[in-house]
Amino acid sequence: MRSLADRSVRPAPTAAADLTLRRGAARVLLDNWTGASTVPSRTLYPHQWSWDSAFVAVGLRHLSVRRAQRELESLLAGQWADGRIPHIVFNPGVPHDAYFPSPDFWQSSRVGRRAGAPSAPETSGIVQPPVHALAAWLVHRADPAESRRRGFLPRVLPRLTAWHDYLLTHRDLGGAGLAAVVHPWEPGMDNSPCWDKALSRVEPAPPGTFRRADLHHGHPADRPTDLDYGRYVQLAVGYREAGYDDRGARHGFAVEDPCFNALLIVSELALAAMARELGGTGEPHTARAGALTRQLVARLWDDTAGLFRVRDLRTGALVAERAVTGLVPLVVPHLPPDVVRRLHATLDGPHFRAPATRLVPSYDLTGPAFDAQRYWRGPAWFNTAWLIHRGLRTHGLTESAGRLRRGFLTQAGRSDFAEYVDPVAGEGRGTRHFSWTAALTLDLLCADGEEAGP
Ligand code: 9WN
Repeated sequence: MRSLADRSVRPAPTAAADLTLRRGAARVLLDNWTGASTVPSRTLYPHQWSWDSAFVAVGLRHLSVRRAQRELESLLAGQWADGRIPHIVFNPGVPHDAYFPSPDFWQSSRVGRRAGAPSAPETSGIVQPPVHALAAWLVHRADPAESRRRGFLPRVLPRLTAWHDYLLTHRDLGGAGLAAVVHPWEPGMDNSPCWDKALSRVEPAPPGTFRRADLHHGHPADRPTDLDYGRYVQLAVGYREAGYDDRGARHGFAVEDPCFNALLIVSELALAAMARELGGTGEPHTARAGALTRQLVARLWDDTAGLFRVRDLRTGALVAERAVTGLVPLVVPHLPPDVVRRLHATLDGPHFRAPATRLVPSYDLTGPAFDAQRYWRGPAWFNTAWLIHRGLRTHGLTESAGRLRRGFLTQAGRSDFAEYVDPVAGEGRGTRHFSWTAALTLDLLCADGEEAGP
């Protein structure tokens, strides 16, 4: 294994194609940098998004460790006193009609005050997957001396611990120790067929009561339908009306998501590593990761299908759909060996094997709701590929990891850093110059010798 000092001075990749790709990826991140953080896309997503910023920091650390730290700390400036990290931190300089729902919809500083929303900046009231502690740990390791000099870990560790505490208390809606999500935007895979059944119970907000901004920049065939959008809006209105208080809210939608909880586990292990680095034992975090791993397997593993499923907490049942969220838990280090073996086989089986792109579709290629273009209903995304690549490496499945890496880099370059790609035809979809696609490209190019575990 290379030392961190070696890595930070490692020469840029030598192959000409890699060098071009690296330059292109760096360009995207520079263009999307606002001065304190990075927008996912200048057009479609003009604010700071939570899990996007974590992925961006993972890539930025190869360009500027200080900027990567800043990215995460800008996000943490929007953290609420109850510990939640909101899914959007709004840029006050961006006009309200540039993105919907805008700050005047969420009203965080007013309606969220009792739940601990800051008076500034304005934020959304929901959350996204907890990949931040993993990102912070990777940023630290990119240059530990600089991190120590700037006191990075002592500043972020308490905040990230509070974030996980929020998820493990306020969001343990199933009572078994896993974190639940209460809106389809929270697991980050907004339009996945996994939510269809639970969403169908939600009465949509009437079409005239909101105005979508995403269709100004995104193609309607790539984006959610108006009916689904109406339901997203209705759920957010209900949460807002409950003051974003999880105990008071009667959630119309509540599910346990495998990817969300897998990232919580990996991030707990990252907190343990940070605590050890600061002289502690990290024991409480290691214990939490262990308990979460046991519950993830006990509650969400489907041995017949060979992947993890979503659990709908309103019905108590596992959701029948097969989706990439059920494969991302490969990133968890201490899974039972048989679960790892089965996940690996599922990845290479008829439901997810897309030989033309070598990427992982977001939804079962043979499933009834498969749509190669519409986001999260089939297209392959680069963040899930990066996580699965990390999982394959963690479990020593280096050949498969290498194939996925090559597919990732080819598609990222060919699609001009698209938001997602058609997994069969390989055509880029969604917006281009998408930040996490660029950031994770940089990471795959620059951190290839790094060990996988936190
Ligand atoms: C809603 C920013 C975000 C990602 C999500 C992705 C998409 C937003 C939207 O864009 O969601 O949060 O308006 O569609 O689904 O994962 O974080 O890139």
